[in-house]
Formats: sequence, C-alpha cells, structure tokens
Amino acid sequence: MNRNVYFAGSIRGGRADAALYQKIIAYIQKTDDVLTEHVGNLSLNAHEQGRRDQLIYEQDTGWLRRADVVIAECTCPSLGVGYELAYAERFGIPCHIFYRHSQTDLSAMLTGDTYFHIHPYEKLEEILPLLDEILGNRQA
Ligand code: 6K6
Repeated sequence: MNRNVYFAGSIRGGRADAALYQKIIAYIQKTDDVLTEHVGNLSLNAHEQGRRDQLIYEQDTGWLRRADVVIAECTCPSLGVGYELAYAERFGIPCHIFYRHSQTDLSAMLTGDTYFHIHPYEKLEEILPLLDEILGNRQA
C-alpha cells in the first residue's frame, strides 16, 4: 500500500538486534516504504563523526512528522527510540511497539501510556502477521 513507515530501533543504545531490525525492515519493504532503512544497516558505525548529530535529529524528526505509522523494536533499550515514540505521539502518529518479553522489562513510560500499541513477542515469525495487520495488508 506504500505507506511511509518509520522503523525505530536502537543505534547508540546497542546494536545486538541489528540483524533482526534488518529482517523486519526487509519484510515491511515488500509492501511499503521504510523511511529509516539505515537502522538495519549491519555496518553502521553508531558513533561515526561524519554526520553532525543536529542534522540526524532534524532529518529524523522531519521523517517522523510525515510518517503514517511508527514501528519500534524496543528489546534493546534506547534513549533515541524512547524520544522518537514520545515525539510521534505528540504529532498523533500511530505507534506500535514490539519487544521480547523474556529479555526485557519494558519501561512503564511505554507500557503505562495507553496511546501506544504494545506487542510482546518471542520469535520473529510472531511479528510478521501482526505487521501485515498494522499495515493493512491482511484483515485482523
Ligand atoms: C550513520 C549512518 C546512518 O546513520 C548514521 C548516524 N546515526 C543516526 N542516523 C539516523 N538516525 C539515527 C542515528 N542515530 C540514532 N538515530 C535514530 O534514533 C534512529 O531513528 C533510531 O530509531 C534511534 C536510535 O537512538 P539511539 O539513542 O539508540 O542512538
């Protein structure tokens, strides 16, 4: 349906799930546009000095404001992802949060905010049909 999807995942918070982010992004890209493909880039250097942080902030908040939906993988805690979720809420962008419940105790600032759609899961295969529903590619 070519919706603009803002995928959020940890960068400076830790790259342990980068390969998972890459798989989720590739799945979404079968039907829709991912504004933040770099989040799944396995060779991304989170501390690279080539781009100024202010430019990153301005680019990402601009993308957030024009996103149709935010999909966040929050197993690896990230200040940036938490900020993005609050920013998206402020602009009324629907937000779906995925996290592996056996590995993380998600912040009460997310689980306690009824604005967010929260999806605990364990395996990637559980996420894919949910993504189809969220993106309108399959009936609930
Ligand atoms: C290098 C190559 C591509 O990007 C870079 C530089 N870093 C970032 N570029 C774009 N977005 C970023 C970058 N660092 C953080 N973000 C945004 O914050 C992403 O959209 C992530 O969802 C989120 C991660 O925040 P941290 O706090 O884990 O870094």
